[in-house]
Amino acid sequence: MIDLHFTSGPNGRKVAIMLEELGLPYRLISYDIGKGELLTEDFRALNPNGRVPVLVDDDPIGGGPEPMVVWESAACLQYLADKTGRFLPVEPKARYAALQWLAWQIASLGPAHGAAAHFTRYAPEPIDPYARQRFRLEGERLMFVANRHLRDNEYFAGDQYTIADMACWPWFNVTWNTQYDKPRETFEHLERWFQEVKARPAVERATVEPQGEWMRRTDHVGIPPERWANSFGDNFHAFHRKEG
Ligand SMILES: N[C@@H](CCC(=O)N[C@@H](CS)C(=O)NCC(=O)O)C(=O)O
Repeated sequence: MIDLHFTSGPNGRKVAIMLEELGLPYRLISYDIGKGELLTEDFRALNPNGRVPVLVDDDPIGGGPEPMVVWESAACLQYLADKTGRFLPVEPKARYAALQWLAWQIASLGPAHGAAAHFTRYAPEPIDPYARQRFRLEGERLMFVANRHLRDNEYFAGDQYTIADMACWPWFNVTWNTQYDKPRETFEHLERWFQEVKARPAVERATVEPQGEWMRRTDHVGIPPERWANSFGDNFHAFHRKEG
């Protein structure tokens, strides 16, 4: 059995999609970040970086009695691809196409869209226009990059659906109708791909559990102070500064 330590945010969702695509049995262990549920020594023992997702496999690659613990969503996706031989092509050109778009998601799309969403929705005070503009424009630039690529390719890695699509889709699902200047119709190839992936039964099953209300908002949310302290503020930083 695989345990997936999870929240309904986009990073956990990627791994849920992969598990659904593979039809592997798994158990979702959900956390409420705003209640400080990740700020525990038990959770930090699983992931020193203190974030979800984390995957725990009691039937690990390579065998042995100890479960395999994997954190960082891209590593979780690669682990499951290695375990099953699926959704990460072996042929070098397609393989590195998938891995480079997976890296693009982790290094560029996630941080830029995450920061754009942060400054638009969650910043407690009137938003710093520079920060908001910086990440909004970068987020939008990445959508132009993806749109051009998907004009010429069915999926991110070419003609095969791979872990790169599973990594990117949940981000577009939560962010692209929010803080950007250009209307969604601007990105017609991205939209074609988005709808195609959305219609996959595994993706539908992995998104049954709704996003938190705050993730669907397009405007400033005003998170209650205690939840903000646990997610971004004093409680969060005090925990991460502790020796443990
Ligand atoms: N690069 C990491 C990002 C993980 C991440 O930021 N997870 C968020 C939820 S989507 C989280 O755990 N936030 C809680 C916190 O930072 O305390 C990955 O892809 O796994």
